[in-house]
Amino acid sequence: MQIATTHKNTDFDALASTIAATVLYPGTIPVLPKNVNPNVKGFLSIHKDVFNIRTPNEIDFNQVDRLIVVDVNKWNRLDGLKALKQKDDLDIILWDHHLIKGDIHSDRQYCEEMGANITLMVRQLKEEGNELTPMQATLFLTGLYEDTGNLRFPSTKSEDAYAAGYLLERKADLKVISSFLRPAYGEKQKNILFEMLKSAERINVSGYSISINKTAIKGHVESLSVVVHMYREILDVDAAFGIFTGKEHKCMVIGRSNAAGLNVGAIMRSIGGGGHPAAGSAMLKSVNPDTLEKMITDMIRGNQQTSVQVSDMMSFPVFTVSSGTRMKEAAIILREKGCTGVPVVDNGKLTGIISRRDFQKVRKDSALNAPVKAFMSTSVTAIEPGKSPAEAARLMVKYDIGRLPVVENGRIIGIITRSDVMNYLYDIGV
Ligand SMILES: [Mn+2]
Repeated sequence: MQIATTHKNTDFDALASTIAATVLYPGTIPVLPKNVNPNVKGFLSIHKDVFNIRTPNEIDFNQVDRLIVVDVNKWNRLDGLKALKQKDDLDIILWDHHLIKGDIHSDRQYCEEMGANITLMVRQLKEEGNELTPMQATLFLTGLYEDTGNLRFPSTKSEDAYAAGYLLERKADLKVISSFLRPAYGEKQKNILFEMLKSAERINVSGYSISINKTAIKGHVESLSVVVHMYREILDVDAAFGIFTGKEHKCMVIGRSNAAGLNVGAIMRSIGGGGHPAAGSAMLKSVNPDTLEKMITDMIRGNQQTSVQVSDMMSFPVFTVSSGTRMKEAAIILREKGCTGVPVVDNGKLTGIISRRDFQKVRKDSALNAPVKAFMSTSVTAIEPGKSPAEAARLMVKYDIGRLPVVENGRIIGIITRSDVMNYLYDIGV
């Protein structure tokens, strides 16, 4: 049995991509997470049977031998499929348009940076000459428009526009699309927008006009992203952020950017959320909204010094090895210290890093007698002690690494880990 699935809080791009997988790989069963976005829910309430969609608990995982993952590349963003992660003989096919790499690995992956994931799949459908029904074309174009903001987000590629043209040729229905993409903007949303505008301020950060707004909300309010979107348009700033505080110090942050150089998705990822360059969000528990506001401006500022520095939160002294240390000794050190990597230092200078990942390159047992030098990575991303924790987070996100050596004048004086940065974010001022 083969199944196709996608990320939690399924949006139209994710739904469209899942259905596209059933066309590309005949016989595939579409499996959707229990939580889908409100407008997708509305669409499914009418179209569910047409697409024969199942939930994870309706699937006998013993029967599954092929998993097609679309619009996501991380296991923890899938729903109820943990059992499959352990399966050795599972054939995985990955379709993803996110630039940041995840932990779902596959021999067959179709990953390219694109405005919408469905664009990648439409290109393949077109090449293979698959017939599309008008309903499929409509769903696919809905996903494409949603993820590219009607082809207007800066992340949009020319390929997205070609795919949109192809789907219109296949009779995608624009009336249906606009009725499902129409944002839920009602009384509650109007009240929040009005509150936000009363306290609106514009600031200049590194040449960008920014507005960060902190608003308390009662209970669950849907479609806050629509509110932030309108707030940004009314203020006509490069980027707007809404920090919505609820019960028990819960914070919802939503960002919208209209400037190509200001990547909201990257900022949100560094505080545990996600998104695209133009749009992103994060949900945080027990965090001080003022700290969050400062974090966001620090992230936009990038390299500037802040009151809290990397040196305030790094660990030291650092356990190191030399490039002449044998691999087997390094393995013991990693195991005993319980860390994933250790810096390689020669004559006081940082020359590389040896991590668990590097041990995968060891093919023969005899290679364990070789020096660390033969296997270590020499391109090491390091940080200076005076930089901000936000900058450390930014580097960790950018290079997908969990630890940064702290280096002053070429000498390693400490190490900062992802959890150090997260501790700072969550604990301060609460
Ligand atoms: Mn997508």
